[in-house]
Amino acid sequence: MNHYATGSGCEIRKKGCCAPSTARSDGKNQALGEVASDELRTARREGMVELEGGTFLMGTDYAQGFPADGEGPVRSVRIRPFTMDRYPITNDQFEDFVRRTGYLTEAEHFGWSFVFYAHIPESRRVELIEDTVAAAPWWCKVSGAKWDNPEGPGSTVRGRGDHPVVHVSWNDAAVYAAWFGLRLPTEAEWEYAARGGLEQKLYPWGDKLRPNGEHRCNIWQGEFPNHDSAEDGFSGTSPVDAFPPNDFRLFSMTGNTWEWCADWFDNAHHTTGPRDNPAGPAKRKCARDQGRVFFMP
Ligand SMILES: [Ca+2]
Repeated sequence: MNHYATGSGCEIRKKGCCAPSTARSDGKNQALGEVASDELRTARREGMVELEGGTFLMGTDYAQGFPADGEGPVRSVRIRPFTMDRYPITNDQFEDFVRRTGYLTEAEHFGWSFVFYAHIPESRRVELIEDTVAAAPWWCKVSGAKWDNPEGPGSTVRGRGDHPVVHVSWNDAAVYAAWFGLRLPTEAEWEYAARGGLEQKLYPWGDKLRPNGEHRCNIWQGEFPNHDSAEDGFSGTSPVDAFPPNDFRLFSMTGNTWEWCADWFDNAHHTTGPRDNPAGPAKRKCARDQGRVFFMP
């Protein structure tokens, strides 16, 4: 899951304590009513990376980009200073949050989530797969799939404490952030951070996917979606620090998992919207999905 941010748009909610604050007896998925203690919030911010912001070129006109995602045109965008997590949120961190708050994720509330086909043991596919996404049949509906049972019932995150937590919805991510007095980064902040100070490079380290033949991120190799040869060392998620950081000292800014950012999704808003610390459209046009969660390469 996500890197989180704090800065000029940071919402600090009322002071609270770190005792479990929500019994969830009503079964509803609601924001936690309290925030972490000052001590926890201070500790949580240690190690976050201060970014000075400035003007950068956002988006791409790369011929192999996805026009339907509104990645272009390239535009000059100004970002105010902000602070960002050095790593995506890990299973260990999320477990600690759940232990302190009793929070139930939306996957737990609804009782299911999507699991990548190749990550479901072959011997259990008939039992576990209830449905698939028509246009992307490698995403399988599995009852009981959730952050600590990421491949469904019987799976665990044991041994994956330093991997990014998955099966976390936008609402879950926003609640987690607010509890620590943080917020999700905007898409513009995210992209500024991911680029690590480089201008219009394809990757956070340059234009070559594997400089000097070295893997720099955890992605899919092999025949998608049937066989992941894991040439980068990992099938599924990897530890958040498995590969070197970018020049802003931020880890796992590409590959590994999709992550959430704050904006409503709109593939055209940026063509007419503000260029000074843009925060996306004010209203929902379609899904709030920037496509940055659930995915495990
Ligand atoms: Ca991989």
